[in-house]
Amino acid sequence: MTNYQIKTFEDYQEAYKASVEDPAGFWADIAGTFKWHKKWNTVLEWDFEKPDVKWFVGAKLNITENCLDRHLKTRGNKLALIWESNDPKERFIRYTYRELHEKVCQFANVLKNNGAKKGDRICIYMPMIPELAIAVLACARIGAVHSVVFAGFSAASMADRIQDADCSMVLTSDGLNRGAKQIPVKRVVDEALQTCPSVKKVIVVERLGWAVNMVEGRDVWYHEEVVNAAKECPAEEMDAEDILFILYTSGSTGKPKGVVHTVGGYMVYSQYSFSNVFQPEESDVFWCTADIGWITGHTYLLYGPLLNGTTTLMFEGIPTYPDAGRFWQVVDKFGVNIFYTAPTAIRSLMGAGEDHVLSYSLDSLKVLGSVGEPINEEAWYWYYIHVGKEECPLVDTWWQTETGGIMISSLAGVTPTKPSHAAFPLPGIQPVLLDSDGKEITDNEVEGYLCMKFPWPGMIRTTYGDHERCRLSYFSTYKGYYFTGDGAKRNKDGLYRIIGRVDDVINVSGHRFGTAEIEEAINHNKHVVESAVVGYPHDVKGQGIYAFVICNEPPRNVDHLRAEIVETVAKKIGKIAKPDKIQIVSGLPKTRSGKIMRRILRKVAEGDTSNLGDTATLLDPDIVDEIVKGAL
Ligand code: 6R9
Repeated sequence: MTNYQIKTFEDYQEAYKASVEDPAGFWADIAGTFKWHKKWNTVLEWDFEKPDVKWFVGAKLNITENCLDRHLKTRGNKLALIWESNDPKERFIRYTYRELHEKVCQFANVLKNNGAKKGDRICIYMPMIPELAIAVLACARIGAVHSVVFAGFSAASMADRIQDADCSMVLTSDGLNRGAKQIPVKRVVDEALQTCPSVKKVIVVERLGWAVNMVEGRDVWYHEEVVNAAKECPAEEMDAEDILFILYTSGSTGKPKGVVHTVGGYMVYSQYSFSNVFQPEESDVFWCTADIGWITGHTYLLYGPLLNGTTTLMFEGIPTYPDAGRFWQVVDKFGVNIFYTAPTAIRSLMGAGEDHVLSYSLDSLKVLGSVGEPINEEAWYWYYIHVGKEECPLVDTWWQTETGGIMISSLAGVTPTKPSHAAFPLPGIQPVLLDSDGKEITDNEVEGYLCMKFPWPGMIRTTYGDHERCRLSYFSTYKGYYFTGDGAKRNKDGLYRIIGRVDDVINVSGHRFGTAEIEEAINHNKHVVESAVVGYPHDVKGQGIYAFVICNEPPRNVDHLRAEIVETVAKKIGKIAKPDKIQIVSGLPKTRSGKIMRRILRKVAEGDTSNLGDTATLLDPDIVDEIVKGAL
C-alpha cells in the first residue's frame, strides 16, 4: 500500500542489500512517508554496549495523527475497526476512520479532564472491548505512556506492574466475558490498588452492567465522563524518542521487566513490517487474534494496521466458544482476508476435528500468519490445508516483545516459505548465530544463539526504571550484540528455523514465563520449602509447566496440596501460569555448589530418563532415583 511494499523476491533482495549498506538512508526513505511535525537531525545513533539506541533524533510527531488524522481525507469513511463480541448473538460494532478518530479524541479528553498529562504512566487493565483499543490510542494522543496489563493477570501481578511504572491512573471495566464465563475485573483492580498509592484515578468502562464498588473521589464511570468530553483533541507533540509504551514481559531471572518502546522508531517499524509481511491491499480486512495485552496485539491488531490505513478486526471471545468453529464463522461473517493467530490455537482446533472448519467457506482468506512459538509441521499443514485450502501463503513470524515488530518471516506470497521455518530476516534486520564463545557461525545447519548485530527502529530502548537490567538481559551475554534468548539454525538457502528458548523462559501457549517467577509464586504456599520448575513438550500449549516441589512435611492429601499450589500461582501471577504437573519430592538434584541441575529435571519432565548424563557431581545422587520413580 505504500511505495515501500516489496512485491517480488528480487525487490526483497535489493531492499535487503540497501538496508545493510546504508541503513540510515534506507530507513529515512521509509520514515519520509509519515507525518512529522519536524523531521530528524540524525537518523540513527547507537552503541550496543551501553546500550544506547536512538532513531530519528530530534524529530517531533504524534503516532495517532499517523494512525488516524492522516487517513481522514482519503479513508475517512473506510472501516478502521470492526469489533466482534464474545457472544455470536450480540451485534458487532464498526468504526470508520472518522468515527474512531472522534472516539479517541473523546477518550483523550476524558483522560485530560481527569488530570492525565504528557509523560504520566497509565495502566490499562481491560478486556477486548473497543474501548481498550480506543484507550490505548487516547493515551498516545495526549502523550501519556500506556502500560497494558493483560486482563488475565492477577491483582498481585497488576500491582507489581503499577508500582514499577509508578502509574497515576488505571483504565478498566466492570467485568469481562470469556467464553461461557463472566469475570469481575473491577474487583481485581480494587484488590491491586490496595498496595498502589500512586493511582489517583480509575476510569471504569461498563461492559457487563454489573454493580461495582466505586471509590469516592477515585473511581469514575467512563460513560458519565464522556458526556462532557469534546470530540476534538489536538495531538500532543512528542519527541521521536519519548516513550510510547511500557509492556511487561518475563525473562529468565526476577520479576517481569517493563520493555520500553519509543514513538518514532516503533511507528516506522510496525507499519513497515505489517505492510511487507502481510501484503495487505486497500480493501482487505485483517484479523489478528492476539489480545492487546500482548505485544502482538499492540503491533498487529492496533498500531500496524491503523498506520497502514487497513481495516482491523478485534474479537472479544475465544476460539472454542460456543464451539470450535467460532474463528471460521467470524472469518466468513466479515470476509477476513488476512488471518494471524498462534500455533496453540491451531493445535486446539485441530484436536476438535476438521468438521468445524470444513463447514465454513473461508473463501475470503488470502494470507495466513503464525506467531508466538515454533509451529510444528503437523499444525503447519493442518492450517495450510484446511484453513488456507493450500492457496494461502502461511507466514511464520518470529519476533519478541523486545523487538517491537516481526524480525524474521517470509513476506506473504513474495519470498519462499518452508514449514516450521521463519525463513528470512526483514530488510533492516541483521541476525547472526553465535557459538558459545560468542563467535559468529558461518556454516549452515548448525544451531547457534540468535543475536542481532545492528539496530532496527522498533527495538527495545530500555527496561523501565532500570537501564542496567536491560544491558544485563540483552547486551552483556555477547558483547556488541543484542541477544534474543532463542536458539536457531540456518539452512543452506539462508532460511532460519527457530528452535526455542535457550534460557530459563517457558513458552506456554505463546506466553512467556520465567521459571524463577513461577517458582517464587509456588514458594509462597505455606507448605512449600523449595521448588524447581521446567518446561516439557505439551500437545496443545507447546510447552507445559512441570513443578518439582519440596514440602515442609509429607502432605496428607497430595491432590489437595496440588490444588492449593495451583491456587497460589493463580493468585500470584494468574491462571495462565498454573503448573500442569506437580511432583512432590523430598529433595532436588543439586550440585555441590547448590545449583539445581535443571537438565536432569527437564529430562524427567520430558519422560526421557534413559540417559540422564553424569550425576556424579550431585550432592545427593540418590535423589535422582526417587524423582525418576515418582515422575508424572
Ligand atoms: C511476538 C511474541 C517471544 C518469544 C521468542 C520465541 C517465541 C515467537 C515465534 C517464536 C518460534 C516463532 N516465538 N514467535 N518461536 N517461531 N514464529 O511472541 O513475543 O511474547 O515476547 O515472545 O516467543 O521464543 O523469544 P513474546
